[in-house]
Formats: sequence, C-alpha cells, structure tokens
Amino acid sequence: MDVLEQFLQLDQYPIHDPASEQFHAVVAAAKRQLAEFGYAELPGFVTREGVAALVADAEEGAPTAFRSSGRGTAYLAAPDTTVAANHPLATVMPYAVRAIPYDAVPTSSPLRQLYEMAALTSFIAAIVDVGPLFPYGDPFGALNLAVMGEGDELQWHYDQTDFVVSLAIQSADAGGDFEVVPNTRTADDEHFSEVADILAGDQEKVLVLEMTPGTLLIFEGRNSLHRVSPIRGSRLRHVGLLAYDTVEGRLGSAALRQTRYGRTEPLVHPPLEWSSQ
Ligand SMILES: O=C(O)CCC(=O)C(=O)O
Ligand SMILES: [Fe+2]
Repeated sequence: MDVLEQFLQLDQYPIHDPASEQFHAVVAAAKRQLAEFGYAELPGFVTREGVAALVADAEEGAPTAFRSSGRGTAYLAAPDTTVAANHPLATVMPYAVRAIPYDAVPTSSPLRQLYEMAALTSFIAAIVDVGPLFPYGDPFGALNLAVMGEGDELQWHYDQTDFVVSLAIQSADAGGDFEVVPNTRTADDEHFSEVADILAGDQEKVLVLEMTPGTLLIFEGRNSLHRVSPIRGSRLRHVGLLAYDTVEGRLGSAALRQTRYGRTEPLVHPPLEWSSQ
C-alpha cells in the first residue's frame, strides 16, 4: 500500500476500491473516451510527490538507456519496393529513441513498483474491457522507460498491439509531442490516400495529446496513426510504457529485442538499484 498512498491520486482514481461509486464513474468515463477516440486520458493519476519521485528515478536511469535509430515505415515493416515511392508502404521516416527494458529496471524504481501493482492491472482491465489482463510476459517489453533527448523522434506509425498504457513523467523543453490522428484505418480499409497526406505533412486532423506529467494514457494504436515529434532542448522526455496481454507468458521476438534493446538474453535477476555509470 505504500506506493499507492504516496504516489496515486486515490480520491479521484480509487483503484484499490473497485466496489466504490467513484471507481465505476472513472471507468465508465474512460471507456466512453476510448470508444470514441481510441484513447483515454487520466490526468493527475500520479500525485506531484509521485511525479517528483518518478522524475528522479528516470533521470538516474536515463544514461543506461539503449539508443536505436534509423528510418522506418508507418507499418513497422521493410519498405515495399513494388509501389510508388510516395505510397505509404514505401515511405520511410527517421526515428531515434532510447529505451530501458523491464528486466533492467531496478526493484527500487517507483515506476516498476507501480507496474507490479495488481490493483493497477485490474483497473486497466476494467477500462479496456477485453477480459482479464496480465502484465505482458516478455521480460524486455513488459515495462519500458522511454527516454528521448534533443533530436530524438518517433516516426508516424501503427502499433502492433491492441493498446498500450503510458505514464507521462517529464516533458521536453519543446517538441516531444504525442500526435495522433484517430482512426486513420480500419481492419479492412487502409485509407492509403489519407495516410499519404498525413505522412506528407497534412496537420489538419492531427491531435496533440497533452501528456502532462502524472497523466496516465490508455491508447489504442493499432488503427490510429501516431508519432512523437522531434525533441528540442536539453531536458529529457520520460514516459513509462506499461504493456499488458490477454494471454499469460507470451513473449516478443528476439529480433525486436536486438534492435530495440541491443541484446536478446534477459537478466536473471532485476537490479536492486540503478548501476552508477
Ligand atoms: O513515447 C510515447 O509517448 C509513445 C511511443 C509509441 O508510440 C510507441 O512506443 O509505440
Ligand atoms: Fe506507438
């Protein structure tokens, strides 16, 4: 209960009391937002004290993040060489990101402690409403601390999972906006011409989600094009990415581990503290 009481705004988000009226009200409002826009924002989920602790922790861990960069498509697949160069399937955009995988996040980290709270998993499950949820089984992908600094960015893309939960910890001085165009495709229509316009810079339908530190965001990224705009300035952008699955113990691929985290073998035990660099 320690982390809960200090770090979470339990009056507003009583995740420990699923029978309460407030729990039902918050879950119902988030479900409505998710159904309409493909995302649900829970501002002030973490208290100011909680945010301060998460920032100190993220700043300490940041130097250990693995940086990957290159050029990627919106579909996270190799560019299609059989279509026109300006077709979305052939369009590559630069990305540069840094991530710390779950297995390297120390047991002392408040981010790890929040992620491991069963009450939080149940709360997310009540909102997403696809049956029981489990923390994602992959020792790398289950929880990430995403660190982005000057010049880093993440290109327009669709996620390969149904949803992700992100916790805003610290914003950059400028840039680093989470930009979304809700429902750009459906399961049976890619809407390539609209997607091509967005990739070419059409801002008309782009929403910028606030991501004020302390906000918990539940985001369905499979059919909504989104990106993180280039970071400007020396302050790092920190976001916790919390992954869940409807199946227990499912793993990610070795190839993904290698590109995103620079290794494929998980640590046997989580560290107790961040290692001094
Ligand atoms: O850093 C973020 O806010 C979201 C990143 C994202 O879209 C992803 O990791 O797929
Ligand atoms: Fe994404």
